[in-house]
Amino acid sequence: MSELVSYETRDGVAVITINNPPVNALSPGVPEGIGDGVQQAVSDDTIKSIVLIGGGRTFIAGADIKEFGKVTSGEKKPSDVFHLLLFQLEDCPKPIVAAIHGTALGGGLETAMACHYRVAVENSHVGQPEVKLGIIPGAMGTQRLPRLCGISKAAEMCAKGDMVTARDACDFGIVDKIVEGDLLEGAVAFASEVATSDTPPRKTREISDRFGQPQANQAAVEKLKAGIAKRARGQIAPLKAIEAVEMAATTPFMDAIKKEADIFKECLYSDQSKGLIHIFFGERTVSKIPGISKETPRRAIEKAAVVGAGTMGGGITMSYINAGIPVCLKEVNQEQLDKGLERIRQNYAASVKRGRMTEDDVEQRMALITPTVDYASLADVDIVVEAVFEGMELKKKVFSEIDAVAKPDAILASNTSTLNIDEIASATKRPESVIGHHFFSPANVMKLLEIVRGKASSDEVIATSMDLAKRLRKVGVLVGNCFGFVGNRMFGPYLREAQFVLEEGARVEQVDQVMYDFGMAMGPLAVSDLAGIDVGWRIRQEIKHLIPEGMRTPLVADKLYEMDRYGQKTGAGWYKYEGRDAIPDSTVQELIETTAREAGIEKHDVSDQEIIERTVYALVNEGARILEEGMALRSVDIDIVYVYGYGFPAWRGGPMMYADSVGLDKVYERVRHFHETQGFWWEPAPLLKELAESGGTFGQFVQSAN
Ligand code: 3H9
Repeated sequence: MSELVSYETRDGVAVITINNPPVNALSPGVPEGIGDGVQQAVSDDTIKSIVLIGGGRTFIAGADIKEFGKVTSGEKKPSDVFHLLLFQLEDCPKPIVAAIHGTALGGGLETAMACHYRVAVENSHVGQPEVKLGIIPGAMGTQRLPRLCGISKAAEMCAKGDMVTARDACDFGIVDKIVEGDLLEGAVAFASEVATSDTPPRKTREISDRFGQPQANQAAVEKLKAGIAKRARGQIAPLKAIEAVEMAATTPFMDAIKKEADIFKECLYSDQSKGLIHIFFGERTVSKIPGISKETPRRAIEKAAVVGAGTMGGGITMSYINAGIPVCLKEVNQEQLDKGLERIRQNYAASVKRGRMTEDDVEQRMALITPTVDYASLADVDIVVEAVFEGMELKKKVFSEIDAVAKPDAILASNTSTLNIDEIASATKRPESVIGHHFFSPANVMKLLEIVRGKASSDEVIATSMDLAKRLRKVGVLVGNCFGFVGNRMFGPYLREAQFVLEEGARVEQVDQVMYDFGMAMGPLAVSDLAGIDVGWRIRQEIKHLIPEGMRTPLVADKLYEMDRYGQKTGAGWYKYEGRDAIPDSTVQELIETTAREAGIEKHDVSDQEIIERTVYALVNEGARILEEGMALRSVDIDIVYVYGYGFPAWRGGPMMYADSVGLDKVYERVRHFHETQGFWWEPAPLLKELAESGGTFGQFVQSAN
């Protein structure tokens, strides 16, 4: 047997074990090894049945995703070894039992379903998550799954890609038995038992009595499609997965798997799949920091403090207590503290209402908060997260007060979204322990955490912060200390261009609709209303001195500010609001037109394409500078920031990958054109120019730089 797959026998049962850490992906050699094991078992008369099990922490997490890129780039030919193995398993004359622990995902579940029986431990999960990679199950999963659990459940699992627990899988008919105690022992016992049966092993592809009622299936699928249209807006794979699953009830197995293969291929070669796979690996890449290893010491984080119980402070507190870390919540006075606690309670109450939590869960979490108005209460915490109003003097004052009471090895983190971490650190006697932890609003929901490295931040503090991000169920991205860091620094040009095109003739709702259709979670002007026109105004005051005299700046946002139209919170901004519903406002349109006319801005027909190019290429051009300056470690770090913090469509791979896929020569050409027509703001980033002229990509730049 190969090193990847081992073979042993136990009381007349062959045990085939996959050993391909960390997740037993079906890398080259694994399917072959399993096939050899099956053959050996079949040719040994003393063997009555077979158990297929994963070594280490899991069963099989699916096809080796790294191989997909090799196939689509032409480096490797597609192989049918895996498909052949699945037929070999299913057609094996001796019963095969898949023994599942950890996860059986994608090709892992497809392997298990080609076996005759499946047993699983209670805390394991199964699923077809392929759509999250922009593909559909491509190894007959769309045909075998509905034969086990029915069309509507299979369609849901394949279209949403979420895992289900082993217990649910058992109820749905996917898993035959939950094994208590030792999995291998239980699986061997089960395999011995089924070997005594007179009937031949059950083949999943021959099961035909579980599809469900056509009418009920159709209704369920329609509902699913409506949900998908919202949840996976713009994505191809989920609807294709449903189409493939629906075939199971109407098309003979062998014909249906040919169609499944065609759809799989269509999806695999799409830009969407490339984008989503980029984000899958990117999410893991960002946790790897050059110079920081597993051996870098970490500080223990058992207890935290949050200073400031406003919207951000409250959300940060919820992130900590949701992860089971107690928080000392500090405010300036009892009234503010009570308000903050009440806001947290209300947020949890909404989750209870939606059935996501129980009252008991809420009480348990609230019990983890120790409210205080006294800095002295922060003396025993391991980390303090400051979330007070954005202003340098205030932040420095707060940091010096925290520094005076916090224990010597406590980490002091600032939730600043723009300010200089080094200057904040200078207010303390422990700059090595000061770092930025920039959460995104709502902090208890948004997955991104920008971890801002000050010039003195120690490796230990950075490593602890990266680990902590995972504990808080966030994706931590290490960024450099520059104004706005990565996310907000790029967001400035994006928002600026969204406003410039308005002044040049686009309409508010047109700009937002175009960007929404591009795939953004919200249009830029709706975001600006959500974040607060006043917040944007305050940031503009901070950077005013950096803008050369006479330079064009957006004019209307300041006017909205002066009119007290701060956005959603005041019921009016770029839109007027009825509840959370944004309604286009003719007053704003008139204001834009008058302002532009008075400023002598020439109007033209702004096309949808121009809106995309002006806004997205503004992001990209700034991203190129950030990359060149080393403020982001790799271009994928920028992509992750934008996907998880700013609602950039994951299926486009983030802004930098999007630019790579358009072609940097084309992007550069447009940036140069905008520079000629718009001037100053569009000066091409040197890195963009260099890569465009040398035929490079941002992705490659990463590789050569590290
Ligand atoms: C498929 O199966 C298609 C078929 O239908 C048809 C084929 C014809 N391949 O996430 P972690 C790496 S598509 C290669 O940190 P966790 C991962 O990059 C596949 N590598 O661990 C990381 O590497 P590194 C369908 C993989 O415990 C390391 O393993 N399956 C794969 O937090 C540890 O991963 C999926 O989509 C893979 N399949 O979570 C499942 N999976 O250490 C994708 C992981 O160098 N995987 N790696 O950074 C997952 O969802 C999670 O990894 C899992 C473990 C839940 C399994």
